[in-house]
Amino acid sequence: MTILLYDGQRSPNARKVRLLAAELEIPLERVTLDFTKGELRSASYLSKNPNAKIPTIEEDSFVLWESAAILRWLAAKNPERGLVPTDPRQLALLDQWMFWYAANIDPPFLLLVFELLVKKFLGQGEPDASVVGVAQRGLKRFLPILDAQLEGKEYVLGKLTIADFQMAPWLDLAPMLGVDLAAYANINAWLERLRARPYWATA
Ligand SMILES: N[C@@H](CCC(=O)N[C@@H](CS)C(=O)NCC(=O)O)C(=O)O
Repeated sequence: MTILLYDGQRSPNARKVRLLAAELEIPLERVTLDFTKGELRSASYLSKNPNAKIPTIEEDSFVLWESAAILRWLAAKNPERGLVPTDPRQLALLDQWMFWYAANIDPPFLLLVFELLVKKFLGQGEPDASVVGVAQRGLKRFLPILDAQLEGKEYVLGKLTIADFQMAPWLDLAPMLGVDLAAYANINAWLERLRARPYWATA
């Protein structure tokens, strides 16, 4: 069955899905939408994802949005790869880290993208320094926690899981958004490990 990914060329949230699909060798048919042309707000796309956001997955008549849920669903297609733990405690820890990330790391990055890139692109004025400050402070509070978690580990939970695919794409973009990762040696080493995967640069 063909899996469609409603995608955006520069979207880190969509990239989470592309990277995991590449890791699992699951083919995706990409439908690239351009937000600057209002394509996320077309009636046909809103009927699939009422949030007017990407990514969204469609397989046959099954439609799924929210990148973390999509990662779970893709991983469930190849359970033998073990990217979602089966041990209840390990699974609970995976959930802990994925909820933590979705609550604390994605939101400040999304604020930075809007203020520093999207506004300029849409001619909506200068970045609001107070919003940029809130986002930077949020990341300064929470990134040390991820850095400490990665101490002595290859991946967020020790072995590779979907949490790595959820977290890495935004952190890969951090320097472009004025977020300095220099203080986070473990995050940098983990990103380098992921970047060495053969599909990382192209997915
Ligand atoms: N929580 C959602 C966030 C999705 C999201 O914000 N996607 C961005 C692209 S990276 C988007 O579609 N933004 C368009 C908008 O907010 O209007 C997820 O993880 O899938």
